[in-house]
Amino acid sequence: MSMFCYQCQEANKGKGCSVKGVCGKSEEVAKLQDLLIYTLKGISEIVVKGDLDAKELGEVNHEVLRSLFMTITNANFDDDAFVQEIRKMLTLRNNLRDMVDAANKKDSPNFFQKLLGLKKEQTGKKVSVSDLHDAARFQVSSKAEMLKKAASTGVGVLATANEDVRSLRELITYGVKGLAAYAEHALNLGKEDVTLYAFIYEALAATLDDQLSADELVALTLKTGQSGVTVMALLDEANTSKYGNPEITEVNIGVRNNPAILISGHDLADLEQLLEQTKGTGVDVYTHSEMLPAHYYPAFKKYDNFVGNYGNAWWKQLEEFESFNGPILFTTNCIVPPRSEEVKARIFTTGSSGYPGCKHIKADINGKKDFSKIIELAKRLKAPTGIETGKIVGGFAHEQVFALADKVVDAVKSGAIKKFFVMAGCDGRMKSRGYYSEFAEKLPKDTVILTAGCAKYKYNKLDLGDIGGIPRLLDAGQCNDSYSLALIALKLKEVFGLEDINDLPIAYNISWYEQKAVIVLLALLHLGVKNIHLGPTLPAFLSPNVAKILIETFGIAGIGTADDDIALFMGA
Ligand code: SF4
Ligand code: SF3
Repeated sequence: MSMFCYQCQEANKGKGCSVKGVCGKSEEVAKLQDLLIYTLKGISEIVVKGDLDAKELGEVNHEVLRSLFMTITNANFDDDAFVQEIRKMLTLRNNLRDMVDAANKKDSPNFFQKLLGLKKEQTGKKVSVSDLHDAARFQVSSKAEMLKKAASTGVGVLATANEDVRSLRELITYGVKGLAAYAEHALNLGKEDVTLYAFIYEALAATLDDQLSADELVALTLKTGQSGVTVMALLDEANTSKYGNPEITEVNIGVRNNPAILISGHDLADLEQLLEQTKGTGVDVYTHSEMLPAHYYPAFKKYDNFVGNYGNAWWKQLEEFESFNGPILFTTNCIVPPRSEEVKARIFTTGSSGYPGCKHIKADINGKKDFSKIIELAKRLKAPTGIETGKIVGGFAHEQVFALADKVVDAVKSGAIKKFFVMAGCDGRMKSRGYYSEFAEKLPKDTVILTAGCAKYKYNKLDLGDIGGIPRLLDAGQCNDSYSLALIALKLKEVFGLEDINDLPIAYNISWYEQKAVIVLLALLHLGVKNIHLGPTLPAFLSPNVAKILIETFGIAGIGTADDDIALFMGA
């Protein structure tokens, strides 16, 4: 098999991409991503079997996050970046292995132990290298060797003997990828939680363990959701402690007549650095797609060159980047391969994102990034061409909604609000996603939509009106701000004195695309939320039996027509 990937909602024919990704991922990149994940599994096995303390592993932890994030859909298409990352991770893996190798008789800590500040007694259990999985032992160095090795390590060939085990292993791996993405954003703001690293090692090592039963893997899947809640809480704390609590904000969707930079992705630390470096230069900054909610944070309002949001969800970027005219900075996914050299020359990447031929901006040792090349380019280019006018409103994260709690509770008690619909998640290219616009538009006027993630672009420009001053569409923020929606649900449960979160008048109609949506979904399951409708299609990586467990245990369902689903939800 040339390549096989089925990690996102747009997997070819609902089964998997086996020649080239629908996302544009090449066979080479797909294979290198598989090998990188395989290497991380090997590292995880060494950490777990060697009983190494994640708290002592410093840079190893951070590099594992970075590697995982690089493999998320639409984050990084750069084969050279993957070759370098695999080499780096193999070196780290081999050093870790030396530390736990029972045959390693050295009395004093080796160079790597010293580098990590480890004392000899902190180096965990001794492990015989021959007892380790191939993922912890294989060696390659050239790209050709990597591609050859990848052919026997990809998802298409691993554990095919048991389809359910493979399905659960992939579900856990994709959840861990989403978890790593959020952990990296928090880390970029100086916040980390070592229990998350320990969990990543535990989970990835478990995916190599042939002794684990499907039941044990189901339990680990739920534990992944628990870590999902932890990481979203950590990122929420990182964002709000640094930039303040999101507040109700009108965001301009028109343009001004200055040269400008468009910033996409999810990383607020990158945005802050860009705003600092562009202030006073005459260059404006616009957000794109998942960066839109940055406008809701008080700390970014002081920049008068922070103009508004340009365009829509990620998949519309091919046209929208042409008319933007200026440089674009990707801090994370979602990148769509540009179709012209002209646009490609205006795209820059940073962090875990990458695209071959586009300039990648690295942080220095203190985390500082030099965006001067982007600013210089912006000054030489035309101002953006307007594609929309007006404003959209958002900023309904937990503190802002809690401030409105009395009003919301009164509206529920009086019957003015009959039901809330959580419509968080992702947008995507599939025509069938028109369902979400239709669903939002046709919902009865006494309902309120709670949203987060780029899913919102399917209905955030509709005039949905308000209920007694409460807008019918409350946007909490990015996909990770689904955490806010969970806090809001828990708060309502408390206010109404309910035992069970599922007794609230809240329905969940979630749309997914990539692996961050997987961790959000697992987090909601961990919080006890039942009867989530997931669309536009169920994941290709769920085997029939695993899908059955999710349906029978958690009431997960797909979507039907907007009319039928509204009738179902309102009647329930
Ligand atoms: Fe296909 Fe999605 Fe994998 Fe891309 S990420 S190769 S579209 S399944
Ligand atoms: Fe969107 Fe890629 Fe998922 Fe963060 S930017 S939600 S798809």
